[in-house]
Amino acid sequence: STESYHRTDLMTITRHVLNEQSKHPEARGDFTILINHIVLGCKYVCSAVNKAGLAKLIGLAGNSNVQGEEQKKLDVLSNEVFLKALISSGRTCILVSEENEEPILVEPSKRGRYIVVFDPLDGSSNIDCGVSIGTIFGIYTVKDQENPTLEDVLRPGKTMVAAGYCMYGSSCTLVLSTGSGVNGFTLDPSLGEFILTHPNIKIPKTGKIYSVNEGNASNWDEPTAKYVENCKFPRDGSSPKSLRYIGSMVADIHRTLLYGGIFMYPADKKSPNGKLRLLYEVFPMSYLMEQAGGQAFTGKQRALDLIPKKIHERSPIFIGSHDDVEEIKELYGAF
Ligand code: AHM
Ligand code: MG
Repeated sequence: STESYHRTDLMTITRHVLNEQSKHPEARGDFTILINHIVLGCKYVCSAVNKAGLAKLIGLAGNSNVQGEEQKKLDVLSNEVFLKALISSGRTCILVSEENEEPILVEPSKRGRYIVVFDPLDGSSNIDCGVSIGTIFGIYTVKDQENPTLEDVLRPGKTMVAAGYCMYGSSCTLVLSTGSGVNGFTLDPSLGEFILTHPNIKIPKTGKIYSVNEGNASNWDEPTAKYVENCKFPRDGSSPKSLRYIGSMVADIHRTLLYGGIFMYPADKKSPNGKLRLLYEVFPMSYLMEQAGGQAFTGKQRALDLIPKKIHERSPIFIGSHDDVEEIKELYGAF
């Protein structure tokens, strides 16, 4: 029928967020505006990533980020894009970016009640070979808008009001939770709109995939080593799990959310806190994972319970299907 060719009743991300906000009678539209500005940043970065090879945007910018790693031009660009989009929303007061050593305090005339922690372009080592990369973000509310303090950002992940990521892959996908489940949206490039394509994502209770950088195995601790051994040579006679590791957290987590299984970046002898950053990598992904029915564990405790001491601190992470993370918890003696 002609009707199927003219789907103008699409659930755009704006319409979806407006629907969710209507459940909160006190909401004044600030959150919807904030999300719209994040969406704008994602679209901009998506288009820059897609053009990267052509526009020769790839290359060293000649300075390094706060962790002393190489910084590519697209990282710099993405950070600028998100900072500008977030500040101009007029709804933020503190911004924490992987690319900025210090938290950014928004000037008083542009302040709002939201704090955004983000990694503007994660997985940048994958840019040159066209592998999926992404933006990760988490949102908190400030206690006192007139007096935003460092304490406002050093809070456990469970106090976030929303979290999400945007994956720049074979398609551009934005996955978002505002605290009542997880929804996935795909950018329709011809419309320039994110359309709800993955409503109410639930991770399978158990999975057939494990995902870890096995090159670090010689430095692993006993429980991690045992777990991975058991993935390959199950002692209960079940089939071995498949290994999938992209090395781009957004892509590895996206697959884990949709297909199930476990993703881990454990502690090891060289990196006692693992590699991934608590505030803008571990927290948002753990928030999404719990909202999708999965779990996130640090080797000691529930990831979202951690209280950060520094904005760029790292934490080990075991994240994914409920039953798979449960197994890891048992090996670490945490019940
Ligand atoms: P980055 O923030 O410098 O891009 O590093 C983070 C990335 C994650 O996307 C990914 O999960 C991890 O580093 C992979 O690390 P490794 O190369 O050690 O396996
Ligand atoms: Mg990163």
